[in-house]
Amino acid sequence: MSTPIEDLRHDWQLAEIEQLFSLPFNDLLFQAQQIHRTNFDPNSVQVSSLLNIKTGACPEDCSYCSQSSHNKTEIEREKLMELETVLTAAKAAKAQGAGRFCMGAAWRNPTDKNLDKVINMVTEVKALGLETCLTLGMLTDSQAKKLKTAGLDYYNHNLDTSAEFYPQVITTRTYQDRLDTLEHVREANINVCSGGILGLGESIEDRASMLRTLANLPKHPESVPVNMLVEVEGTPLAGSGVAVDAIDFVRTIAVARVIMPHSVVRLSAGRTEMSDEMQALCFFAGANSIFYGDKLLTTDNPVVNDDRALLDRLGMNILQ
Ligand code: SAM
Ligand code: DTB
Ligand code: SF4
Repeated sequence: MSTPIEDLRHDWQLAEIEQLFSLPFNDLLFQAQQIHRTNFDPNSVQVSSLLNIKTGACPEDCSYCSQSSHNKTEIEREKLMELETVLTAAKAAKAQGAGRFCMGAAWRNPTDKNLDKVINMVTEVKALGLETCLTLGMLTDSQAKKLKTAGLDYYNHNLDTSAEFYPQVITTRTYQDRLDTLEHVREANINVCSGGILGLGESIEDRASMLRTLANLPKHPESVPVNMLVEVEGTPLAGSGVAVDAIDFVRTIAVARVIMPHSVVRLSAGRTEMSDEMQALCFFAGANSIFYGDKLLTTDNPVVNDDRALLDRLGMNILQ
């Protein structure tokens, strides 16, 4: 008895989403939890592990990112990883209980030659019995089709923020570029993973606008990561922003759950800065996925033992 497909809306108005944000907290969370229970096991969480397969020297100027060549961070650039190294990490992720292995590259877009190397990785990781996800930057429609043929399960490409606020965060590519790649991924029949970051200096209206864009896509993304900014020294956003209010963060998860009832909402980057109680509220608000493993791409994630302890404490289990 999940929400019928015909009831999934793609015509959200900004004012309606802002109204959800303005609801009394308990009313919003109650609504989100009801929708969550209609569509998912409320005590299960999907877990994905991340591996950065190409590090640093990215030509894009994303002002939050440790890997942009425009930012003066301490990241050592590394070329595309060897297949064997990737497989060792994928096996370790599987042994820890991850269901999906997500490989990220600090590229504006992959060259066709690099894409072929990554395709080998996808094939071999899939052969281990893991779902696969990639995040490589912009894709052409033919690159997306090639990845589908290789058996890729998910492609991550975040909108990051609202169309209105976006130019203050990134200037080397447009919002439309992001939407075009999402369209290529969707048309290739690959599951779409797309979300954003809170804590870039955006307003509540920007958060509502970003969620509106995601929900009003022709099909809701199967996976919606909600990241809290990880402040990396040397990036323009380090130390400049006001930390995201925890209650506002939870509200954003709840609104995502309400307007995209079938999407898996991932409580993504920033968990090392969140209390167990904040994470518990995020799960109550409808988050049902996390990144699992001690590292995100270049920054820390909670250690696996801590995550296991938290899930145990909450009586939650990892989705198999
Ligand atoms: N280069 C590709 C791209 O940007 O699409 C893929 C890798 S990129 C690092 C993947 C996503 O990680 C970004 O879109 C952003 O949402 C997230 N991210 C990067 N740095 C972050 C940070 N410091 N805090 C939170 N999220 C971050
Ligand atoms: C997503 O939305 N968050 C992940 C994943 N998709 C690729 C990345 C988080 C990166 C956090 C900063 C870092 O580790 O460099
Ligand atoms: Fe490059 Fe992606 Fe980082 Fe932007 S977020 S600088 S595109 S690696």
